[in-house]
Amino acid sequence: MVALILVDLQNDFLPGGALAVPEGDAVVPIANRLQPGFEVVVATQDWHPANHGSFAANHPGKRVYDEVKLGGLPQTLWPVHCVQNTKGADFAPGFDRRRIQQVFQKGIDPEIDSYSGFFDNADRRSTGLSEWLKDKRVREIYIAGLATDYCVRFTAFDGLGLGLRTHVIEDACRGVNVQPGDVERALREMRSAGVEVLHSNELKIG
Ligand code: VGL
Ligand code: ZN
Repeated sequence: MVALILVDLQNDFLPGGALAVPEGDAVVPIANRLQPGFEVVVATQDWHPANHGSFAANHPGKRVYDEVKLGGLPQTLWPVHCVQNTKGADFAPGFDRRRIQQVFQKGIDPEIDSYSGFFDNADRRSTGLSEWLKDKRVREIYIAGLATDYCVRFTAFDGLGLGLRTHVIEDACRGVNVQPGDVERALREMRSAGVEVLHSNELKIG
């Protein structure tokens, strides 16, 4: 089976949101168009408690994009975003969720961030996605969503690590680019690790 994984299509990652990804809204119609071409469609949702350690506001004296240690790992500090049960954590308006079979939430533990849809950044806890895909006999994944240089990238690397044939649909993703070139670098790293980076028009669907 082949699965489409739609990463973090949430208000806070859209223009105007707390952690706005430039042109993040542009991927929503592409994500909608892609879905009917896949037998399995799932979504991830960044889902932080208000006291989450990735928020600069929870580190007195620190600013957004500063680096700290969290759970023993280097952690970039972010604006408060995707707080559980807030509008910012809701899925993007216009995101068609009728075909989504399961939503996997991540970033729940205040002591560790979770960019990947599969495991937290220290690989301590699973979101359940890997087990769920295995149960459905999924061997190949296509990834789309936000942000290319964080959650898409980490999800793709974990996909490879799990032995899944992993594809990233480049035009169905947008990145943060905290440093100029981060998105290009992420795409290059994914390609050299064995991820197929493709354009949605190469898929004979939709
Ligand atoms: C993300 C930074 C912090 C993402 C989530 O979805 O890429 N980035 N939390
Ligand atoms: Zn987050």
